[in-house]
Amino acid sequence: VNATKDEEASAKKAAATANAGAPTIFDKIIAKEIPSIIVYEDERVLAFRDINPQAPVHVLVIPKFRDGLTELGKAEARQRDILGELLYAAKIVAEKEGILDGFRVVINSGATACQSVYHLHLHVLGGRQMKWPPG
Ligand code: D5M
Repeated sequence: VNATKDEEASAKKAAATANAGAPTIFDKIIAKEIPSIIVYEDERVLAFRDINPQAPVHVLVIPKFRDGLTELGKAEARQRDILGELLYAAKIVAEKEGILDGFRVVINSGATACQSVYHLHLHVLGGRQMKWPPG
């Protein structure tokens, strides 16, 4: 049986949902069910202050529609556009926060990298002299 375009689309959606993982605290932040200090927001991206800041500026940038994107190591080709949007949003955040002269963008992917929330996010850090290598 040949699947119609609609059937293909809904199968893709089901597959995406199946490996989307459990909801995280970031879904509640997106829904504004728990408070956050929002720095930047558009249709697809939300940026808010990290609750446990590691620098004077520490902002998290997340996709509003996670689309199964729990961690960078599980990203798929169809998610390239949102990955680019997140990175560009990091630049907007740095500009808004006045740290364009020097800032760091970090993605912890997986347990070995100390990822703790499985809704893909970029950390934007700055406002102090950063050190290298990171811990
Ligand atoms: O980073 C997950 C980050 O998420 C970590 O730096 C704390 C932050 N976090 C967790 N809960 C909240 C709330 N409620 N508001 C703001 N920030 C939060 P990871 O890379 O997964 O270790």
